[in-house]
Amino acid sequence: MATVPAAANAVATTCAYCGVGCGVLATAHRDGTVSIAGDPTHPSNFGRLCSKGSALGETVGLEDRLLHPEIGGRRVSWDAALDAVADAFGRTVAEHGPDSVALYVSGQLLTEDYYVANKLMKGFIGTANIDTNSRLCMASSVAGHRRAFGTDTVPGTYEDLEAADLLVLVGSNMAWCHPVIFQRIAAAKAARPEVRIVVVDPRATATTVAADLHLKLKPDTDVALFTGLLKHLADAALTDTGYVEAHTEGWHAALANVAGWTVDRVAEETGLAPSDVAAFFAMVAATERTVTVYSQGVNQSACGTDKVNAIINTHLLTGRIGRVGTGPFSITGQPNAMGGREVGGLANMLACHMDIEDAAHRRIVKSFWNAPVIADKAGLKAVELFDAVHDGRIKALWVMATNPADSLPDAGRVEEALKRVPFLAVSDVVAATDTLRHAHVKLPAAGWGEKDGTVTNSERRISRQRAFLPLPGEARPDWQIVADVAQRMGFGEAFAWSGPHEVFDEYARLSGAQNDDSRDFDISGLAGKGEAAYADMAPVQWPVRAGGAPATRFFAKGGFYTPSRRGRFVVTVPQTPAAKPRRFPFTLNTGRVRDHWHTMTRTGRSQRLSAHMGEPFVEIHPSDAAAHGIGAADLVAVSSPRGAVVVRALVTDRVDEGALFVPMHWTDQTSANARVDRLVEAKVDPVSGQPALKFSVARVERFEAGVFGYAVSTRPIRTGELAYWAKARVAGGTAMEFADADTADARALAEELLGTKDLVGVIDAAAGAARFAAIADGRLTGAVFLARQPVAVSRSFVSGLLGEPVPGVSVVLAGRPGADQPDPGPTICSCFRVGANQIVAAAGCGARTVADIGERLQAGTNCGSCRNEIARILLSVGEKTDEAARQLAPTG
Ligand SMILES: Nc1nc2c(c(=O)[nH]1)N[C@H]1C(S)=C(S)[C@@H](COP(=O)(O)OP(=O)(O)OC[C@H]3O[C@@H](n4cnc5c(=O)[nH]c(N)nc54)[C@H](O)[C@@H]3O)O[C@H]1N2
Ligand SMILES: Nc1nc2c(c(=O)[nH]1)N[C@H]1C(S)=C(S)[C@@H](COP(=O)(O)OP(=O)(O)OC[C@H]3O[C@@H](n4cnc5c(=O)[nH]c(N)nc54)[C@H](O)[C@@H]3O)O[C@H]1N2
Ligand code: SF4
Ligand SMILES: [Mo]
Repeated sequence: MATVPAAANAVATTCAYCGVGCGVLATAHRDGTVSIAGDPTHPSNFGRLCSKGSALGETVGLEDRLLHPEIGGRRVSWDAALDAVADAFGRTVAEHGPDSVALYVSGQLLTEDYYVANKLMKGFIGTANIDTNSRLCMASSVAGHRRAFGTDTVPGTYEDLEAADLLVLVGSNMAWCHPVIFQRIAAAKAARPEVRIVVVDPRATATTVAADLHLKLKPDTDVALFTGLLKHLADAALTDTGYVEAHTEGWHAALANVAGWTVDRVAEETGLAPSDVAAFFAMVAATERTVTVYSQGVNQSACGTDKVNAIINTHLLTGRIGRVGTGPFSITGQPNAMGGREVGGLANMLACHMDIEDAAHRRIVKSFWNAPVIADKAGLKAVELFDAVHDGRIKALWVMATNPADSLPDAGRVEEALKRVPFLAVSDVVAATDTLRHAHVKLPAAGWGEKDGTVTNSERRISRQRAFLPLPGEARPDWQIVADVAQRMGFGEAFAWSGPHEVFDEYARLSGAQNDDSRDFDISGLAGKGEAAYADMAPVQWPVRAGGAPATRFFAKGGFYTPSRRGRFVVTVPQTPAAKPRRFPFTLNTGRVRDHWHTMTRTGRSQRLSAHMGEPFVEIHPSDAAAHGIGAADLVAVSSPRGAVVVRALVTDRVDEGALFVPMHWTDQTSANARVDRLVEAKVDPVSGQPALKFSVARVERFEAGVFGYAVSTRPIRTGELAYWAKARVAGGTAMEFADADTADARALAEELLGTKDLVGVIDAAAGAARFAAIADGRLTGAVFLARQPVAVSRSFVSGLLGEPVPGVSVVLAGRPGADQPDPGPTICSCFRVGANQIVAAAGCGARTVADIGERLQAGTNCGSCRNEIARILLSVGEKTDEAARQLAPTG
């Protein structure tokens, strides 16, 4: 299904997913379906959408939604649920003080939700124990910005990414994680082929395919790389002395620190070839318009804040900041990671970029809120916060729009904490998550498409999210749930807004209170709008000072927000990552895949998105796989000192020897045992408190299974006691990969999985293989394939038959299409369902470029998210296509 042209009654809103913040036109149809198109007028995407955005319409159904409040697993009225939360919080505060309660919130809340939650905690309950999953995501960038700029400012704008002549992407798999920005860059490169892209990542990814230079450095050695770069720039006389002297401080110390960081030393430390290091340094030196973009390979590290400042130092030195096509650029993950930072959702911030440690700032906020108290010291940061839940210091916890049982490091311990806490409320949109299963009170929140408010994207652009669907069941918007609890706790007046427009207005006014450019964040120019103008508000970049002209960039002429108004160089000392213990000789890296979002509560509902990668996996180098007797598609137990997961082997030299990569998406809802954060140690960056989610120690073993299988069913598939399983949505129902120690009775197993005895099939006892199908009224309702090795059936063929009329049992049991119908292979283009084998076949018939493939197969011509994978396939099938495949043509 492709995106369709916008209908007349389309509602302009913003994508639910990443921090690119694409404008979406959503149309709800009478038959309950929703169609989605990119908003051509939205300045973040100008009509483009990626695979996830395009499939939003498939994720808004009401099946599996949490539609009613529950206490102790029983449906209750809203009154009862809100009373329960207010009582528990009120009682706990009365008995144990304000620091005994906590909120753990999320960059997936709207700004208005977030503002209300922060106000309740910091101004009324009187504790800063509110932290957010942005601690896992953006905290090092925030801390780095504050050290260098005095405040949390992203200085640039997306146009800078297009205007740059050199883009250095550090720890970012942008092709998959910020695909529309990536498309904008690809388009700029197609228009100006002299644009260069350097990717710094220990792993080869869909993004590195597009790179002119891939610096495949050893994990966590980025500080050494950028320290060497700072020295090189200074030695090459690229210091912008005018800028440095007029607008910065600390450069002598920073330059003293780089002595000795020669190309050779950098090469040794990072494991890169000296020629690559030198080439990179020379490129940066030669290119005035350089933007350094960074993401989780930088932030999620025990030295994440130093990585950020090592990068920023190079931009301050050269004065390449705040001017067109220049600057450091932290791209945000979640749709409202920025909004959350702005409202003060982090435990160490006050609202509107004010500082909790600053008495004047506290006075401004307290008096503006007319609050009885104001938190005067930083609260507990996410990892510490869950420690405090674990050891009983926190006795009442409310989790909103995040799934800490899966996404926090040492997730097993986090889950123990959730089990222990005397009171746990969870607000979510779906009925079952690994976190919700421990909630005493479940609060049904309105989801994307049902709620109204604002979000801020990576380039400081505030956009409206607008409702286009009615509130389902008894679901309510998060801001309202929090305000209702606040009212019940006796804080009535201060929480009596009639709608999100009033919350936004209050927030906008607070941002301007005693500001006069003493703080970067000011949107007081957006105050006083009234409901109608708020409803119509066009996307706008902050600051929007009252009566002032909007500024799109910061710091070209200094004007930092430190006490001296100078930007600060920070001395960053490269640390050699600690040696790995003998028992755990691998480094475990974690991250994302193209078509899934975090714990899959939403993307997992889309069969289109589930087709790209249907199983948890571990990327492992061929020589490591061989050394451990692990073959392609075998199962692998990956363990750390904290636990083990079982995932599929993806044997590839995309990772180096000694390195593993496991995605973060699979949970107990979608797999037997693949929650990778159970393996990750809760080690944090000492400055930002952000956990080092990209670097754990691990080991691997082949997971011995006596039987492997693949099942599809129109009804839910039972998993029983299977040692391994992973489920994915397919067009007609569910598909499941599984394995077990062995099975004595193949038929009994198939019957149990499908929940029916009405099966036809064949058993080859000697080969240990069996195949079964359930057919009702001539349609396939289920099938099970079993073998001693990973089963060799065409997944796309079998799942494509599910729910469809089948000509005969033999067609199903064959497990693959006849010779006249070639197997399309694993899905590459989810929009048009084009498989890898089709692309290889087209290449064999003369397709040379991504554009050729688009012409022949349509693949890559809708959202464009798969264009790099197509390029990679073309690269792998023939040298002649090499050059052509690198020409990433723009998508329209
Ligand atoms: N498809 C999809 N897109 C998403 C999301 C999603 O769940 N799915 N989530 C959104 C969110 S919240 C976020 S935060 C962003 C994250 O976006 P990204 O940060 O781009 O994604 P990740 O896969 O987490 O990690 C990026 C890369 O960091 C690399 N890396 C690991 N260690 C190091 C290191 O030491 N140095 C360097 N230089 N690199 C390293 C990894 O190999 C990986 O390729 O994506 C957003 N977009
Ligand atoms: N190992 C490892 N761990 C990681 C990462 C990594 O790279 N590696 N990345 C980290 C990062 S950057 C992030 S951002 C986190 C993300 O991790 P989480 O925030 O835990 O993941 P999500 O699946 O996005 O959880 C959001 C939850 O909110 C619900 N929800 C959606 N919309 C709403 C709403 O409007 N209201 C309410 N109340 N609920 C809603 C969803 O159903 C879902 O259960 O994971 C972190 N953990
Ligand atoms: S890039 Fe994709 S996921 Fe991110 S906002 Fe745009 S459409 Fe949504
Ligand atoms: Mo994130």
